[in-house]
Amino acid sequence: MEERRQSRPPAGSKPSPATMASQEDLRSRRPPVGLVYDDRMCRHSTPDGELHPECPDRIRSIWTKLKFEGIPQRCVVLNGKEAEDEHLASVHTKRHIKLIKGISNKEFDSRRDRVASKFNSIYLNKGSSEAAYLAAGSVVEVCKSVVEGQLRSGFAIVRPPGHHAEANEAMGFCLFNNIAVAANFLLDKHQLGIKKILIVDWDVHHGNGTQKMFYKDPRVLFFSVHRYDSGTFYPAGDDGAYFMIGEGPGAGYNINVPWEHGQCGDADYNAIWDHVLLPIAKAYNPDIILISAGFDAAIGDPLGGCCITPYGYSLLLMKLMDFAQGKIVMALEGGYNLTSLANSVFACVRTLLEEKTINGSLRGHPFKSTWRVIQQVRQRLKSFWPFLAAEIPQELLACTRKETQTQLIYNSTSDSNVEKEEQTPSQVCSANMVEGVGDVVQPFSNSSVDKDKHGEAKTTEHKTNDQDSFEGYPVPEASDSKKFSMAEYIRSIGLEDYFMEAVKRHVHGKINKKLIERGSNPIEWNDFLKHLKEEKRPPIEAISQESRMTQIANFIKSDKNVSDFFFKSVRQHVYQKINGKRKKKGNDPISWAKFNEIADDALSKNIADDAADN
Ligand code: X5A
Ligand code: ZN
Repeated sequence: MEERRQSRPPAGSKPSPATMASQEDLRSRRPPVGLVYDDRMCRHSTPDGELHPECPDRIRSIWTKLKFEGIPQRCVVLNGKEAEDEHLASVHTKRHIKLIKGISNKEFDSRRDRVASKFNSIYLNKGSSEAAYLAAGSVVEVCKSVVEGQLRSGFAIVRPPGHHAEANEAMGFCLFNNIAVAANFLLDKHQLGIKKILIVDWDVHHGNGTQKMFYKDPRVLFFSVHRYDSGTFYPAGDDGAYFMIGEGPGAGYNINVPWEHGQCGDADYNAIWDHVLLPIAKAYNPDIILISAGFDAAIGDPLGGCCITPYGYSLLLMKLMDFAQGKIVMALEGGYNLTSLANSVFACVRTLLEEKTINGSLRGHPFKSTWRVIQQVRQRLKSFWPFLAAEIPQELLACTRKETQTQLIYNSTSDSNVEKEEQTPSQVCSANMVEGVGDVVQPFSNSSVDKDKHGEAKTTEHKTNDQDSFEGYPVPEASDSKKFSMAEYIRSIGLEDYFMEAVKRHVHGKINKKLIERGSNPIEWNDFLKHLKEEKRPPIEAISQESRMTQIANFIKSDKNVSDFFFKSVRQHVYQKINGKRKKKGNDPISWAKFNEIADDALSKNIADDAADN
């Protein structure tokens, strides 16, 4: 037995996937983790090169990050594969397939823009057909390899995304519904033995296309958690409501968790997992899990306004790996902050690899509205899943964090809500200051994604003009009213730990810089953490919350690169937001210069107001 397993492949045969996998997999004889990446999917882009959030750099920045971290060597990397029309036809109409197939043809040159404009949030160019075919086909390919046992799990880094695409409709940046095509493929190939599929859609938008596809089908349990904002968040309407539970034999097999507002983060998603998704997944006992893995609920995403950290994603994923013998296929959907996106995908792939755990912890509590949504969903589904009828203990429900003032402002500026009142620039500014924080947090957490088309997301870590010694955390500076809103925000979203980690890394970097200057060896991160614990003065965790927050805020200001980055990203974010609103109202965009004038004005007024308050 042992001998046969160790025997080499016959000479001249193609290297088996296992020859590229990690040493650990070889030792444990587990199938490796698979990745698909293919540059050809970058050829789908806006026809005249206009900026668009769903841009080719999304998958490039993911791939750059994974390569930088040495991930591809520890996985099996597959090239993209174009979908078969027959497989597409299990989801889409003949007409839709024909349209997407033909869109690259020369004779479409003059019609392409007109066709695109018939759809909601769609652009097309001559690279679109091939990319759409590759995205769908690649997800199918990874699914097939996982089910056949060549891979234990996989991540398809694909674009265009898929979950909004319906039978006869491209929408929301999606051309074919990649995940639905793959699910149907698995179910239709009976010899694969797949009878039940759980689709988890954690993209910040509702997966309307996937829901429609399997609404009456109990073989697919579709679960989507998304911003709903009373039916105003994209794709808007009732489809994503909690009461959309499936129909006929599919009743009870469609589960929507609709957020009431943005800013949901690790604690909120984790609560949904613990109190809705995981018990149902256990009872359903799927043969495989497919994840519609959008990362637009990630901290710093410009469209989502939520704040899942890479640690949060790894936790959500880890909890799913207990089902279906770990057979999980992740397919990229949204995710529009290149840095957040790359860091989140990296955390997920590392989690699939099970080599190292991702640092972080769940300190914050869910929103009150999160508990409300949980109870609503459980109530509605309890006749199908009887264990959901149990009451959640009061002690748990009492664990909440507050929706803050800034939160309320945030709601009225969400892009789904443009009709409403004109806000003063200073209101808009402070609301978006809050969203902007994410752009700042990300770069500290890990090493950089070195390429960012927009240039804002470069990391600035460890570049200090420091004279402060290595014995402390960043030294507080003269007080500045802005730090309070920052601190309040960080607390409100339960991200203290995340920031604390950033502070520690910052200090670690400084120490090592000093050590290297002195000709000594740098300290390993883990040894550094041990040192911190053993220190005589109060460890970071023991410091009162208030001073922790102040430290964090001071950390952001302790380094000019860091604070410049912070304020620049906030500015750019607000700028885009305002022009987005103006465009929807039919107004011309304001210029960057004009905007800065207004913003400077608003800021000085804000500071004056704050000073008056104190
Ligand atoms: C896949 C995805 C978002 C579409 C938003 C349109 N689509 N405003 O995230
Ligand atoms: Zn999305």
